Amino acid sequence: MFTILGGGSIGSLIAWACAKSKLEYQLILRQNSAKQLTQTIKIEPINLSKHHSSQSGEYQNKSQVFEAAVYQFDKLIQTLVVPIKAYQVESAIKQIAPYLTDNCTIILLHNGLGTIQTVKQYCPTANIILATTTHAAFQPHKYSTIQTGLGESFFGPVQLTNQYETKLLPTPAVKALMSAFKPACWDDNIQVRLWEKLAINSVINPLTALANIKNGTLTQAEYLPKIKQLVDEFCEVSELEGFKFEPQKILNLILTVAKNTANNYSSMNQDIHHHRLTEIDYINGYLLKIAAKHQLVLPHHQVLFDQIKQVETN
Ligand code: KPL
Repeated sequence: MFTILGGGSIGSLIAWACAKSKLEYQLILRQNSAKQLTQTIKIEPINLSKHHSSQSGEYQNKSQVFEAAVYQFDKLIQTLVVPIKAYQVESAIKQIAPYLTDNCTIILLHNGLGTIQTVKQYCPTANIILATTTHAAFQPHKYSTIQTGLGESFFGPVQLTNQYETKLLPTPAVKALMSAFKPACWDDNIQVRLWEKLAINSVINPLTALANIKNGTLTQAEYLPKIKQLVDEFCEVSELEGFKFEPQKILNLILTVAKNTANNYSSMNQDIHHHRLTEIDYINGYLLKIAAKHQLVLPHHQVLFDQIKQVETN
């Protein structure tokens, strides 16, 4: 049984993947004072087969509606999937911790870094799995999700492995989830992927949020000097944490993602637009915290952090 926290866009895609693969799953809803037993979920999954009557090559989304069981805080939870914003993790885990088995698996799937210690504090014996996805989706309404880009997902252990260590293998539950939520792979060095994703989010998210532009606009030449400064600072701090990246490789990665998601508004852009809290503390804020630990300053990331904090509170 997979217990999925929240009915956000990625959580809904995972619930839909479980439903299609006939895996048992349930949702934890934030407010369930009415003791609701099920929740109707609407999904418009991306459909990559061309609509037969269309010569234009446009992709057609066909919406799917399904009923998801809602967790009643009665039985113990063995596998918890946490596809919520990083800043929501602490209060959610604190509330759910008494219902988790001692050897439960917790799958963390969010932008940014910095929640592992928090989860360990409340669930010291849990097996924590880190995950990242490039699926793009948004919710025009609560419990209604439109998938705008077919991505891929990676799952892996918290510990880094090296060539002398035995590889850490996914549990059968994680394997089942990966085959339902296709395409998904296990990656022993998931932390490297998470740092790469951090690089992408630390540049694309605040820049697009502050200038109120789509991701693709960042590929214009005028943004290049700013992006390069941010990348250099990123590489400096990541190396101090044991993750050495070539600045050119990170720059190419960021520009490729900006190009591939050209028509999307980043999650931080959407958060600012809807007057929601952003994940800045776990993205640029995380980089600044790590830099401070090493007596390093990151002036360009600091400016973005301060500017986002400023608009967040307005
Ligand atoms: O992860 C993203 C986000 O918006 O949070 C990117 C990759 C930048 C896509 O928009």
